[in-house]
Amino acid sequence: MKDEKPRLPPGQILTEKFPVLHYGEVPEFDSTNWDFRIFGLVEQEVALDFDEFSQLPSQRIEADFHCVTTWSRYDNLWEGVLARTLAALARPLPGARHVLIHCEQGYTTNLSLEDFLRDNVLFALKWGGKKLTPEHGYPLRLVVPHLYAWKSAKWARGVEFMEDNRRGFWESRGYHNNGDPWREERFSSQEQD
Ligand SMILES: Nc1nc2c(c(=O)[nH]1)N[C@H]1C(S)=C(S)[C@@H](COP(=O)(O)O)O[C@H]1N2
Ligand SMILES: [Mo]
Repeated sequence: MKDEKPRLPPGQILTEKFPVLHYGEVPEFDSTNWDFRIFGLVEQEVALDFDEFSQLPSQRIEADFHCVTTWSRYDNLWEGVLARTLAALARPLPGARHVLIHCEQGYTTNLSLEDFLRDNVLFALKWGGKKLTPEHGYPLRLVVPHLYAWKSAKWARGVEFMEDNRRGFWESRGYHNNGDPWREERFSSQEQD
């Protein structure tokens, strides 16, 4: 018997809209006051201003998006810089096992290094061929298609490589540390199973 993943994860409902969901206010972008930092357990810490970030090699991915509140949206075209490309700039040390994504206003989310380095994980500057809109994360957001969308952190400002798995914003407020939609890893209360 084949055990193929269905396209729509269990418990999800398809929408054609693109809902906006986040905690707090939409931050203002000021390019003179923006940097992207790669730090922690790396050989070379890196800080890029917005021009430098925008000049990194760019890739496109098409991906479905699954929010833990049960909406899913298919076929999003994202364009930006692969997480792998950023990791290669800083060269994580052998002890690095996890990352924490840092965003405006203190939002964070954690990923295993393995999840972060998947080939379709990308820091998006564009959606549907256009710059991100402010409410969808302008100027830069992470996109992690294989995990619930709270891991797709908007208004990203940096990535920290770590030895331990430090929980991010929602992961410290009742959501699952891992967040695989096909395993319905929604809540931290499920973590012992
Ligand atoms: N900085 C930040 N990023 C965030 C969030 C947030 O609260 N703050 N919410 C997450 C959640 S729960 C979801 S479902 C997606 C929604 O992305 P969208 O508003 O572009 O649809 O953003 C994620 N990224
Ligand atoms: Mo979400």
